[in-house]
Amino acid sequence: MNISKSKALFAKAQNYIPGGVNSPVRAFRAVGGEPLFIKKADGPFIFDEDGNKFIELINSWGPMLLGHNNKMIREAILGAIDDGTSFGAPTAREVEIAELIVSMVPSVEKVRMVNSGTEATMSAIRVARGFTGRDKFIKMEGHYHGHGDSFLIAAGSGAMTMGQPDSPGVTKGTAKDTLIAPYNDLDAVKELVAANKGEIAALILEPVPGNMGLCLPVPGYLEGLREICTQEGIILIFDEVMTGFRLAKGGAQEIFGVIPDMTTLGKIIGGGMPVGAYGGKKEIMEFVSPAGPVYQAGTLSGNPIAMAAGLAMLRHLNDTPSVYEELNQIGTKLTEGIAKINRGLGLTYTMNSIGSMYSLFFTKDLVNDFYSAKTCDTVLFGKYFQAMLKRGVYLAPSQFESLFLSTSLTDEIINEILGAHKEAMVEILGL
Ligand code: KE4
Repeated sequence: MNISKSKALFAKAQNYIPGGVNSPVRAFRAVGGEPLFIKKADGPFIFDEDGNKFIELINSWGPMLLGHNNKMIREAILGAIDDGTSFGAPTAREVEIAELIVSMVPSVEKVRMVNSGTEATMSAIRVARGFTGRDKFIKMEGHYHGHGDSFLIAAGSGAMTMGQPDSPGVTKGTAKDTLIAPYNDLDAVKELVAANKGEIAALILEPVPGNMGLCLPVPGYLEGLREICTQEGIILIFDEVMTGFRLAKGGAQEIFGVIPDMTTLGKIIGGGMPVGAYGGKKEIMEFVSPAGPVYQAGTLSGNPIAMAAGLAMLRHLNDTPSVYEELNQIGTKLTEGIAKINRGLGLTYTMNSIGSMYSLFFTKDLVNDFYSAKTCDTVLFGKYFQAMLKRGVYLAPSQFESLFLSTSLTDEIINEILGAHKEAMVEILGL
């Protein structure tokens, strides 16, 4: 495969950008080789600068639920651009998208738009602290809530991929207020609560974590967290930046029937444009400035072009619930196809999946927390990644990321992915 233009761009990029990329996981450090520079994308395909075409299963790390370059979203953006790109003043679209989010996400009674998932989670924790007057919060090992200082302790995603779950630069003063529990372990949360009685403002988690690779909540876990938080006056925050609008209109909280006090959102909400949001119960959100004393602001929050894209996406999802049946069928076809091939090859690698999200783990252990995810053979994963890439399938360049499917995956394309998977497994395992 000719990747000369990507190689030249990567060499040049490293003169001006740390590691040559604007987000670490893109650098292919965990899978070897050099990153491909993408020129364009359409439907299920991405095309690099050298003209190589790939079926891709990252979908910009989640936003492209309807595939790339969706006509409806493109037209919404083009339709908005003639009126200007940013005003720094309230607009009608912000009211409309807020009303729509409130109608779609069960826990959200009021919502504030920001520009990324990181901003959403940082703000949500600050509001929870302001509302409760408490300083500490609980996060789960291996969960990733963006790069806000207080979250970069035992963090997943790129931090886990790069072997830096605890980042330098985060002060001891900050870290002391971040309490860590293993995911799927209610007793560990109960112990933290007992040891920090009356001091914990919030508990934040990915209800269905995608940042250790995809893991699922064990039966009763989310319900147990809800009960503990209700009893202790702890704000339960579901970080649904990945799962929001993907697993269902109302995200994981709709699927599992557990309603948090606050929810953070991102990715799909912007239809591919930079948008995040945080929302929750009225009495909590009324603490946000200028309604209340907790300050949070943003020059480009509610940007009219981003709102146009987000509105087009959310209106479509709200008006077309069949999208979720379609996504679930696509997910089932692909994951059952992979499982069948693996069985046929006598392989027992673990695969976790839900709806249009899945991860194939290069371990035979059940993967439902940080420690079990760490048993994966990441070197073998790197070989699998490269073997799939040379067969025209572009996966997330890390074992500790979920894959994201879109409605643009036809049966024919699914079969192409399955064919590449079988050949790749035979190649890397010498079968
Ligand atoms: P952003 O700041 O990247 O928009 O969102 C942060 C975030 C918050 N919460 C969850 C559950 C997330 O998954 C993310 C970001 N996800 C990663 C992929 N694991 C973004 C990709 C990247 O870091 O390049």
